[in-house]
Amino acid sequence: MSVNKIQFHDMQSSSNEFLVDVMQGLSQRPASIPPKYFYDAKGSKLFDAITQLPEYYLTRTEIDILSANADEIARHVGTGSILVEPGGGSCAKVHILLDGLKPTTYVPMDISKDHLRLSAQELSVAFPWLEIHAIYTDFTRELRLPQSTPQGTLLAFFPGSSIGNFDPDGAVGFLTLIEDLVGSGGYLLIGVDLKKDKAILEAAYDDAAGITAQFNLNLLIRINRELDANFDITAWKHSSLYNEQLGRIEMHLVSKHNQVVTINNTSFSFTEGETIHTENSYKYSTDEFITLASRAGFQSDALWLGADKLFSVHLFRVPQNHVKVGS
Ligand code: AVI
Repeated sequence: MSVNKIQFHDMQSSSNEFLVDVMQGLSQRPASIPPKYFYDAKGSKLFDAITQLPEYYLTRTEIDILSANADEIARHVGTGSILVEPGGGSCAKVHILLDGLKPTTYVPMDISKDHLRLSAQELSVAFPWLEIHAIYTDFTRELRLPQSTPQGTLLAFFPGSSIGNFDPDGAVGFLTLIEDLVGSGGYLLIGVDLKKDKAILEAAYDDAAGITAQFNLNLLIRINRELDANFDITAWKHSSLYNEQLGRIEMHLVSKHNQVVTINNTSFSFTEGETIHTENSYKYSTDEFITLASRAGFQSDALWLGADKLFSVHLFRVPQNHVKVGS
C-alpha cells in the first residue's frame, strides 16, 4: 500500500490582528466585526451543525450538485491537477471530487488550525495516494503555495458560497488573488448561493433550533475569552434579515438595552437597539456572478444548478496566455 505524505505549513502572520480588528470595528458606527472570527473551535462546530439544519439548504444542495456532476467536472479539468482549497478546514466536500479528478496534490488552507490538522489526517486515511500540503493561514489576506508544491494545472475549489461573505468589490479582489494563484489555463470551481424567495433565505439564517443565533453570539464569548472583554451575552440577541436592494443576508447582534462593554481596558457604549454587524452573505443570479468573475479575469467554462435552482456551482477558467490589463 502506498503511504501518502502530509505536510503542515504555518503561514499565519500577526497574533494580535483579532484585537486590532475588534477594537477598530467596534469604534465605528455602525459597529462591525469581520465574520472570519466566528470560527474558533466552538464556532466551527456550530457552523458544522448549521450545515445539517433543515432550513440551511446551501450545503446539502451543493453536495447534491457536486455528486451528480463529479465525472463531468473531472472531464473538464482532467486528472493530475493540484487542487487548492482556501478555507478547506473541513475537507468535507472535496471527498466527492477526488475519485474522479485524481489530483496529485491537495492543498487545504484554513485559519482554524485544529480543524485543518484533523481533517487532513482523516483525508489521508481515505485517500492514501494523495499528497497533502495543509496550510494554516488567513487565506483572505494572501494565497501562497509552499515552494515544495509539485507542478501541474491548478484548480482552486471554493465551495459553500463563502464568496458571498465578501462584498462584491472584495469578492473581485479575492477572485483576483485566486486568478493570480492558478494562472493562465488554471481553473476555479466555486459554489454560489442564488437569489430567491426572501422567506427561504431568512429562515436559513434564523433557524427554529436557534443554532445560527448561538453561532452569532459565540463571537462575543470568544472576544470575552481571548481579548479580556466583559460582554454580557444575555444582553445581546441574534438578528438576520434579507436586504433585497443589496442582495444580501445581514447578520447582526442587537443590544437589548443601553450598556457599556470593556475590551482590553477600553470602554464601548451601546444604546438599546444598536447593532454590531457581524456578517453579510451576498446572493447572486448566475449572470451577475459570471460578470463579477470576469472582472477578475475568469471565463465561464461550465455551470451546474440543482433541480430546484436553489444553488449554483460554476467552473471558471483563466484563458490560456491571459495577459492582465495593466501588466
Ligand atoms: C460560511 N458562509 C458561507 C456561511 C453563509 O451562509 O454565509 C456562514 C453562515 N452564517 C450563518 N449561517 C451560515
